[in-house]
Amino acid sequence: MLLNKYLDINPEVAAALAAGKPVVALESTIISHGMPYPQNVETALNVERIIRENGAVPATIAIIGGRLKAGLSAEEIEYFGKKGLGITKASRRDLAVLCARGEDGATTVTTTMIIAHMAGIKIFATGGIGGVHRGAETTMDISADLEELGQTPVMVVCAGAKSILDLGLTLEYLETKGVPVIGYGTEELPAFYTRKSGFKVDYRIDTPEELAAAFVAQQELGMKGGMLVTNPIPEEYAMPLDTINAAIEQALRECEEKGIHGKETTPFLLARVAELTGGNSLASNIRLVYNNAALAAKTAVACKNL
Ligand code: PSU
Ligand code: MN
Repeated sequence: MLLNKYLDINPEVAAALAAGKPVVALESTIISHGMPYPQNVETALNVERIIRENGAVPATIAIIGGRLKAGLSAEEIEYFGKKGLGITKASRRDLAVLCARGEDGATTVTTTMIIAHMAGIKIFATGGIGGVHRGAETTMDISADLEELGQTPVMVVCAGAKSILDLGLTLEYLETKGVPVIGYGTEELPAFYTRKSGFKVDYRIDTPEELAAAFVAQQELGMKGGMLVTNPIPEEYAMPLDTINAAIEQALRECEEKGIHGKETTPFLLARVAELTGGNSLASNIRLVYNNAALAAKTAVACKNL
């Protein structure tokens, strides 16, 4: 297989891919920008363990010293977690310069999809994706994650999107890009901390086997884009709607008052919502990531058994 000259696949991941074993990709922005230290490192390591327990090999993805890494060591995960916001958040537009300069980058959903695809990994688990921001009709702030889902053939398993975003416009954008939005065991788009959003997904699918069948059909059809699986947070960890909505409204107001924009918007909103809701939202966030990791691993296994 001809691999990219900037790509390093760690030995365990490379062996699994060569043997046709299931592999699940994980992003690193969730570690550096999505959660505080040390819970971020603890969560990232637990996620890897959960993927193994469910029969797949984890490949946490990041950029280290200008190298695109598929599979990190525990020490590298610790480094990303500790350095946190000091690591460059790397989206598609950042890859070339970071590689040329030999710098580090935390991969978002977008760049994790790009690197997973380069490495031959088809399934990726995360917490939430970026989307169309509220007010995008004037700011034009639309996450590159949606464009990537429209062009890179990787399945992304998430817990929906937070209502810091305009969920209705996010679904419209995904429809335009031809991305199937699947609800796992639900007809309603989950909104990360809550199981419901008031918006419908395109299809409800109830088993990893059926997810695998849909994804394999998409590949066999030669469709270029990805597939978005939205997996609701387990009932017992869901947040009360009023608490979360009040925090989101306040965070959005502060974001506007402070004039925060561009790539800082999402990390600011995530951190502010987490602060305003205290430890509860962090606990929910961690649990939904575990839930997505397990589903992604089961689906990766099911893809191999088809
Ligand atoms: N949403 C979350 N948690 C996250 C992110 C988004 O609930 O950690 C991160 C992901 O890495 C996602 C990125 O790909 O933020 C999107 O950033 P932006 O909106 O700047 O495209
Ligand atoms: Mn943006």
